[in-house]
Amino acid sequence: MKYWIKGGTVVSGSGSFPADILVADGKIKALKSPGQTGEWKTEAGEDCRTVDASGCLVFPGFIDAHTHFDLHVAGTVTADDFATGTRAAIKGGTTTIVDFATQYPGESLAEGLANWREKAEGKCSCDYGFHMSITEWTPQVSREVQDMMDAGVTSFKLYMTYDTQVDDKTIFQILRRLKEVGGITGVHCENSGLIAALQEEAKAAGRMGVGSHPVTRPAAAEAEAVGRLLRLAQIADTPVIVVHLTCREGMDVIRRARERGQKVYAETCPQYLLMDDSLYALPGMEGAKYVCAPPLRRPEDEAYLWQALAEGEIQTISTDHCSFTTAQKDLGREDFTKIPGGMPGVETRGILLYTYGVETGRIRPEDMCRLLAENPAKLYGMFPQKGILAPGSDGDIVVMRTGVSDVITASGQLQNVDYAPFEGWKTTARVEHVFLRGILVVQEGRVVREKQGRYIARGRYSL
Ligand code: DUC
Ligand code: ZN
Repeated sequence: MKYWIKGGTVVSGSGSFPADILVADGKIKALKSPGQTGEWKTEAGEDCRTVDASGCLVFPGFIDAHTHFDLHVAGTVTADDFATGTRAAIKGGTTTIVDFATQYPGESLAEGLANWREKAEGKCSCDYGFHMSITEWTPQVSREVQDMMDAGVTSFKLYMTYDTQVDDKTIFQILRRLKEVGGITGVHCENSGLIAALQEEAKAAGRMGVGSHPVTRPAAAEAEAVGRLLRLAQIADTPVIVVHLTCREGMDVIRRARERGQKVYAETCPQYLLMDDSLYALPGMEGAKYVCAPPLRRPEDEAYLWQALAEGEIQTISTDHCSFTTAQKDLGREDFTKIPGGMPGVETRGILLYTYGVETGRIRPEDMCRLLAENPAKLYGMFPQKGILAPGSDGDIVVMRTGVSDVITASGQLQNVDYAPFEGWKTTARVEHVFLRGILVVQEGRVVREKQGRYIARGRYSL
C-alpha cells in the first residue's frame, strides 16, 4: 500500500515546514511542498491512499531506547511483556523500542540475547532492538562483546546498584573493551553501598514505609556514581551514556566532565521532568505507584532538567518503562525495599512532552524531534534508517494532532497496568495516525495492525 500524508507540518531536528510525504514499499519515497501535488499523480500511481494530516505535526517515528518488558525484578515479572508493551508503544507514536536483554547469573551474553529474542519474536507491534546488560565479566564474555556487535547489539548496559551491579574495575575493563569494538554503554548510576547503609538505618529505625524510598536513594548517591563513572570513562578514553538522569547534582557533574573534554550523553525520562518526590508521602501504598530508581526528585530538579534540555545538555528522553500492577507494588507493603521499582510510560511520552514541553514553551517541536527520534536513532546506530523523515528512510511516521483537550486515564490505556502514573493529567496533543515501515498501524488513535514489528540490527553510535 502507498500513502500520501498530506497537509501536515513536517518536523525535523533543525526545522519545521509544510510538506506532503509519499510512503511506499515501507520507505519514505518523497517529501514535496504542498503545491507540487500534481506531479505526484504519476509517481504515486492510482493505488495510493491519502491520509489527511492538515493541522497536524508530522514527526519521524519516536524511539524509546529504555524499556523493560518481560523482565524479572524483585521476585516478580513486569506487567508488560513485548506484546502489550509494544502495542502501547505504537499507540503513543513509538515505532521502535530498544529493550535491555540481560545476562542472568552464569549465562553467556549469547544466552541472554537468545532469551530476549525469544521473548520478543513474533509479539512486537513496533520495531525493536536490544541493548545487552552485562552482569558478569569474564574473558569469555569479553570475547562475546564482538559477537553482540555483529548481531546488531551495539549498546550495552551496566548497573552500579542492584544485584546486577558491576564493580569499578569491571566497569573500567568493559569500557576499554567497548572502545576497542566501537560499542557504547549506558550506565545506571547510584552508589549501592550508600543506599544499602541508608536502607539498613531506615529499617533499624522502623521506617518501613514508602517514604523511606527517596530518603535512602538521595541525589548525592546518584551524583557520586555519575562522577565515578565519568572518571573511569575519562581514563578509558571513551564516551558513555548516563541513563535516567534525575537531578541537578548529576547534571552538574556531567557538565564538568564535558568541560574537561569528555564526550558524555545524558538521558532523562518524563517522570523526572514532571513529577516530584512529594508523591511518596501519599497515604497507604499510593506512593508505591511512583517507586522507581533513581527516585523522583524535588521540583527544583525538574526545573533544572528542563533548562538543561533547552540548552541541549540532555540528548534523549526515554521512558524506563518498567510496569507493575498495584497488586505487585503491594509486595512491599511491609518493607519499602521490596516494592518492585518502575513505572509504566511507553504510551504517554509523546503527548506529555508535547503538552508540558512544547505547549508551555520549554522546548520547541524541533527539540522534541531530536530528543525522541533523531538523537536516539544516532546514539543507538539506526540513523538515517530511522529518526528522520527523508527519502530512503523507513516509513515510520507519527501524525500528531495538537490543540485538542484529552485526559490520561488508566481505563483508556493499553499498558497492561491497573493505574496510570499521570492519571487525570490533561494533554493537548493526540497521536492520530502512526505508520510503521509504511504500514498504517494506528488510525484515528486506534491500533489497527498489530505484531508488525521487526528486529533491528543496529550499527555503531554516531551522535
Ligand atoms: N529502575 C527502575 O525503577 N526499574 C527498573 C530498572 C531501573 O533502573
Ligand atoms: Zn531502566
